Amino acid sequence: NLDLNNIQGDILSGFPKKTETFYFFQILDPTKFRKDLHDFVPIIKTVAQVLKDREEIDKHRKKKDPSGRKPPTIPLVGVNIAFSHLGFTKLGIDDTKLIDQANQGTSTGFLDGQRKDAQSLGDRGAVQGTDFVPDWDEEFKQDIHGVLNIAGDSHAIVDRKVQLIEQCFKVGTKDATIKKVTSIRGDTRPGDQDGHEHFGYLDGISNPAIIGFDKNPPPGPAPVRAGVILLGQDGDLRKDQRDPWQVDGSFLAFRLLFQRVPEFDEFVFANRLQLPGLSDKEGADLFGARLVGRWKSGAPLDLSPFFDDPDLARDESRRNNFHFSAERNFQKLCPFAAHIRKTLPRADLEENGISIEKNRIMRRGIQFGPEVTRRERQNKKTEHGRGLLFACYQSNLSTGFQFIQKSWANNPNFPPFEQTPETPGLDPIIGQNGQDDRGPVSGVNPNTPSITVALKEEWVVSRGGEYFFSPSIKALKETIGL
Ligand code: N7H
Repeated sequence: NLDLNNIQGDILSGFPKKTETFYFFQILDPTKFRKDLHDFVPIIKTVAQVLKDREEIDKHRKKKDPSGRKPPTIPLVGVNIAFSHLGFTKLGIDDTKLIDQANQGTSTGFLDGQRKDAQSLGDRGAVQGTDFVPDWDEEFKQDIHGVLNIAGDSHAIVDRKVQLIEQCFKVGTKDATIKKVTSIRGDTRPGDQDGHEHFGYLDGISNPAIIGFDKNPPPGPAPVRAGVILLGQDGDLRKDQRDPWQVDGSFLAFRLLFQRVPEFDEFVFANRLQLPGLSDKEGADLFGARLVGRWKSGAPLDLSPFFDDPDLARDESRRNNFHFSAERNFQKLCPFAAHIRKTLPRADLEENGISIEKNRIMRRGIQFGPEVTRRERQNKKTEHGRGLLFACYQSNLSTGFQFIQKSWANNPNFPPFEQTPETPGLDPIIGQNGQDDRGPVSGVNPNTPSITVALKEEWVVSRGGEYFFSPSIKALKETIGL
């Protein structure tokens, strides 16, 4: 029995959006900020409100437009807020119970912040003195106390909301209670690439269904308990060790990920599979699909290993209903290292008696940056910044985002070697080790899985990020706000 009026909307329902601004800020005067926050809370969209918005949108879409033109956009906008450990410290709020399994001893999690975690996430950087300094954008090397995310249908409506929020916190006046560190605008891609990330693959297909919340989830991986995403609920590994105000909140892992698209395309074409009956383009499409585990359309290799199947990709009842079970120890259909097999190994672990419930995350990212230009395509070289504003929610960072990135994507021996005839290699999409040489990846050729290709410099480059906590409405009103 979740209180949908108490949970911030993006966590469970995901804001409907064409554009989203992430606004990173520092708190100036803690007491005054806490008062302003009180007035700001009504602007926040809860899960209950986002569900209503979605109903509106559905109704709107079904309406026949007599002019035959596209129906106008609907002026709906969603706002959420989350704080870093530095933010809670500035506010004088005790967040010591916002720890998880890994947050003991010397390991880094919410309380240490992401910058200290960058080296162990495999980000590029250099050791200076005793510190590792990641190659991040300057903004993310500053202290960030919190983030607002504002999502909607158009820039105009999102920008208006940002203005309203700035008024609320008196930004730009002598009484300002927050200061902007940076804001980043994300946009879904145009035309038929809507919903596709910059490499061209359909995204946003597979997120965990929540027991008791998602009424009729399409068939696929087992639904999870609410506590996998929300603190203090059944399924949170530290359910009984949370402070009451932390219940119904969720950790938000944010990553600023640039994508080197022309370079990725060049690699895929150079390594295209030359199999009987396949054109160069089809060979490249198959090779690319084997790096991701899905075709650009979204159809999974586990169900359609040799040819794309757009009908399957559109069919919500089939496109996530696979488990890699037919080939638990093999990689003919889908490589072990393929991005979606690394980040959700399904039967690879479950059929060995290992639950993956605790490793599920709710992904809520959006693309940023322009489309690839003709010049970039011709020169096979990125000239404009573009990529993914990666964001995901979970009740434990150490079993969620951190575990997926460090123990699976960055680990060449996962799934474990004992089970597999070949060493899998790093996740070709997000796997990283801080070096130019990312090692060999196997399984790229369906006929001879032992053939490997060498992964060099990453195509997904991390240039910033932070760990935040997205509190419940009650906590915002009674504990954080004054
Ligand atoms: Fe990934 N991509 O285009 O290749 N991702 N991802 N991801 N990702 C997924 O199933 C991509 C990133 C997960 O349940 C799809 O919805 C890119 C990070 C998880 O089967 C595609 C970037 C992390 C899943 C991409 C990126 C993850 C998933 C298929 C960076 C966590 C669901 C669409 C720029 C550490 C797996 C779908 C499942 C799916 C891509 C980042 C995790 C196409 C380009 C950093 C858990």
